[in-house]
Amino acid sequence: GRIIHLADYRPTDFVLERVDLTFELDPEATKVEARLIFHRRDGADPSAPLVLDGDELDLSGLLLDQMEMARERYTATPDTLVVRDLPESSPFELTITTIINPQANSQLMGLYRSSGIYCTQCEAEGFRRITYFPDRPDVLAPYTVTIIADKAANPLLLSNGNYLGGGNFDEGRHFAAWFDPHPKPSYLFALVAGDLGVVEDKFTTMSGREVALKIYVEHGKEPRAAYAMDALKRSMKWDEEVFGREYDLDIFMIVAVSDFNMGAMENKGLNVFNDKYVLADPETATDADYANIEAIIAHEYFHNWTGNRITCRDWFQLCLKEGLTVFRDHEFSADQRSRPVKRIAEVRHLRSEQFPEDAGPLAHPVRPDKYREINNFYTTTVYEKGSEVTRMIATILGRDLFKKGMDLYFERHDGEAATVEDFVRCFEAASGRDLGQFSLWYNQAGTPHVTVTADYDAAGKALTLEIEQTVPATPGQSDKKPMHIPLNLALVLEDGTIAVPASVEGAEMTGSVLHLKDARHTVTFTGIPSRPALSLNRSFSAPIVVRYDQKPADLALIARHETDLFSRWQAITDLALPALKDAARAARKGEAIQLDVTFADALLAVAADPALEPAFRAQALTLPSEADIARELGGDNDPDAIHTGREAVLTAIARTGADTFGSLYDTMTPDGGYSPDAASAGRRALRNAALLYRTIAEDTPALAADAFARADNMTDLAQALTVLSHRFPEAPETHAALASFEARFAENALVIDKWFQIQATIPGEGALARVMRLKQDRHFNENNPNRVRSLVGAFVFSNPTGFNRADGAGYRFLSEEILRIDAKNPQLAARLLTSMRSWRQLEAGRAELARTALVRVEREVLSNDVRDIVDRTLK
Ligand code: HT7
Ligand code: ZN
Repeated sequence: GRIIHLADYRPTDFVLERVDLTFELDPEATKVEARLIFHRRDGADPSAPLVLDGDELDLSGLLLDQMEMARERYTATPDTLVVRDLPESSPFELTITTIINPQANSQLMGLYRSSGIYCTQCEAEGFRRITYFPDRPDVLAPYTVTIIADKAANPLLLSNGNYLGGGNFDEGRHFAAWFDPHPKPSYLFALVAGDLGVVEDKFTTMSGREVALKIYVEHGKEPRAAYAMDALKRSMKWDEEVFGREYDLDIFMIVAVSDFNMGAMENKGLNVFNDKYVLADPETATDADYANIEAIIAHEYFHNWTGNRITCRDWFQLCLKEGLTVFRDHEFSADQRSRPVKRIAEVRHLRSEQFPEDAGPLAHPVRPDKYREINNFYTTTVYEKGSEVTRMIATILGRDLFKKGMDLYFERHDGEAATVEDFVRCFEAASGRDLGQFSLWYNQAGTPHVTVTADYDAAGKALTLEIEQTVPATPGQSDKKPMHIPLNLALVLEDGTIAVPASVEGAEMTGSVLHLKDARHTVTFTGIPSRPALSLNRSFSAPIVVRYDQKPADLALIARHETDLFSRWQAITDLALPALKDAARAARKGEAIQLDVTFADALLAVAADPALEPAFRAQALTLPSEADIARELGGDNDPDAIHTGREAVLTAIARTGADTFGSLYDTMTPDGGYSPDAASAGRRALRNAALLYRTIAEDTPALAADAFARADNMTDLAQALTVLSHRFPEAPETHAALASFEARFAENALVIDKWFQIQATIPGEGALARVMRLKQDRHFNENNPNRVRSLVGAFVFSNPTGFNRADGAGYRFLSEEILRIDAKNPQLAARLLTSMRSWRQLEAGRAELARTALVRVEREVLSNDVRDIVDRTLK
């Protein structure tokens, strides 16, 4: 695969005016006829040929203005169709016929079959697997689609836009026609056909138009789509109220399929979802599942404006739609649930997924400038860091100017394929600010480190901060310029109040946000009555690492008094981290782990504080993960020592807080039947945290076994099963619970995925054998991405001790899995391989074994997807 560069962008020579597609569906030989009307672009070379993209295609017919084309005027290969001697300026019509095999499509890109349902996935470059086409996001056209299929097997024939009509043909066949008036790029095309059940509802838009809402699921699963429908209606309302965005077709459809490479896809008017993000009821879905469904339904719906109405000029601009749409779905969830708890969850996720990406061999800018395989750039950097960059624009401009900039963006670029520069220019125009330096966030990879030292002058009542920022080198980028970092901060006085400085010198400050723009700042605050504690990066105002050596007493002060709840949680985390690191270091040296548990007081005080919402208290009780600790240790890591150390800290907290956990477990009981709302979920989270600590202190499976027996919802059931199996993998109670869970949910693959995932993440040496055994289980299916992610994915991403065995067997296992999966589904294989991105942080023995496994993949791999990841990982 060759490397594509942003700098090489050129518009097409031909403008596509209209697309008219006809599909004659057949499992193994679907006939696709594409009628495309083009004209040569003004100013384009009059002799330039038309070059269309293909992927594994076989041309079976080509007409120009309804006439057979002479063989010498075109060249067709599986991946391109070149047509020569085309009219200089007048429009012409090409009719292209291809025959494709949806049944054999195991990559799940293009048109494929999932459990008997025809469906499509065209982003990023899947449309070229359906027909020859200018398959790039800056080619926009209205589409008419006619679908012809056997009526008994496929009563449902869906595509984008509004329904035009349909009817019956002979031999039991029928057809349906759809028209999408909104010009769109090919990646937003969708077709679905088959036999599905439906849940229907309506939404009246702010201008009074009625929109039909339909969610299609397998027959019998309709009741499990109710929550998704509710989330959809709330999303539609929220986008009107907060962003002023109204829906623009007569119908909005969602189809749930069971084989899908990612979470969902925002095809115009016809979203296709991984059924994991649609189906939920209390018996089978956890609180986390409900929250994910709400967020992803919203995300895909919000794409209708940020992605579809305004799309991307090229795939380098992916963050233009993804970062912005993640920001929008984060804001939606924050408004629907608890804003601080949502923020904590976002930051935990960013730190555990994006920070390692940004610090390793796969680091890339939010807006990359080159790629070899675009599918490998649907990353947490593009999505989550991209969202943080959008959030910083909102922080810098303030709410009103941010809104003005967004309105301008919708007004200026509606119907266009835009760039990051277009987007930033709207905020510059709306605010009059220069965002030139800020734009480095799109172009410089790596997480900035901000180091702070403080000096308080009691006589002068002045606080001086020395603030230094550095941006680490990343692949292809060795020296970086200083960034514009909006650092929200508070000076917390001994009595818990926040100081209001008389003056600030050395950096611009707006409200509580300090604007760092230079490599070094000396910032002086005057009128500070006593030495304050420093609450830095409140609400996580910038995606950075802050280094400030704060006294534990000051952290405890912040944990008690900050008005920003995120910062209270951060202070608790910062109190716990030294203990976790010390414990890991001691375990590594084989020394006894000495613990000073005074840090636990702050954590337990928050956990017991009835004035705080339970979900927040549960977050305070959830210690940094083993991966978080590894990152803080910064290299030469031994996952076993980190695990042992963390266990010791958990045990110390469990013992110190025994009374607190006992009373939380008894009082955080449900007040009625199950409800998925955030407040109820928070109580369950707190009670389940107490269950974990009580079990650790008591060191018997009894309490968890009892919780398992009594659970009346999946959240409690799955947590009880997790505690049992992770803490007592060989106990009879665990075997009984695993067997009963399996028997009860044998018919529900999404619940069996939880069963796989819980077992795949049991820590320790036995994990690999367990995973290999589960691969032979009757419920496992290597062709289904959800199964693979639940078993193999959970093991390699979320079982640090099991995967990183000192003998390297985990890495060898992964290399074999990658090579086998790659032959069927390269995207899935490439994503699994990113689990190796932090291999250089391992101690030398493991690192060498990891490298050996990677070299084997590099030697034997076939796909461009995996080759791209393995080459970059080894570099
Ligand atoms: N925009 C969607 C991306 C997506 C995707 C990309 C590559 C391969 C398969 C895919 N399925 C969905 C999802 C989203 O961000 O909304
Ligand atoms: Zn998206």
